[in-house]
Amino acid sequence: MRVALSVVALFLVTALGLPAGAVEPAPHITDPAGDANAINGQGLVTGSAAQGTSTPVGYAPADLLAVRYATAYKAVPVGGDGLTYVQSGLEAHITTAAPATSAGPTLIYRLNVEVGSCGGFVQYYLNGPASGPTDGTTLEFRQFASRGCAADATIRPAGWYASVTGNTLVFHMPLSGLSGADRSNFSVGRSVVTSTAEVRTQLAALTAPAIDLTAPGTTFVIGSDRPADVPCTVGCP
Ligand SMILES: [Ca+2]
Repeated sequence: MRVALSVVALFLVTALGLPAGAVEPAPHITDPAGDANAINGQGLVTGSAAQGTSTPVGYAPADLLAVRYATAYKAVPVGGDGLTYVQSGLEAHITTAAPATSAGPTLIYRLNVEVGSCGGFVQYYLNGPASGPTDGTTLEFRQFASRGCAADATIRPAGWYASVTGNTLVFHMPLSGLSGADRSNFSVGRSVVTSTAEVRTQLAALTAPAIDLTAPGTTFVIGSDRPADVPCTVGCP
């Protein structure tokens, strides 16, 4: 009976054109909805409400719900019908309660994260109508020597950008813009360990308190989600 069900399932997957195992991967961080309110123990004030406390007032575009990392790949043809997958970068998919946008000052979407042997802030500056002229607009990695990086530095690699599709904000971090230790840290086999995901606002130099802030995430190993190669049977090298 078990065999028969497996055959039926395989038939359905094939007939519907669904890739086997095409289930949305589990996020590496989840966070309650309704707590993008700059309280909840996530700001400057101690003794405030517990983390995750929802209130009637919140800003849904800054309300973090989940973060999921993924390895970016390019499919390289092999022979007439085969494919192999080569890493092209790292992505972070950040789910918010409403599409990421700002009706006021700049919002900073920040991952406080160790990537390989270097820790710091991978962060995106989303400008709004009240953004100051010195506010950023970029996806950058602010690195700290105290967390294993070569030096205190902020890198803005060529080709890095953020995109918003519905309620998902994606950080695109291609390897092509990286070199040396940075490239090694973002390569297959290195771990991504997130302390917190945060949304802050920027009013001049003031970036606190956080509007929303998550608990630590689970570890993602770059390349652990690599698709299986498609075997080559025609014209193989
Ligand atoms: Ca939240």
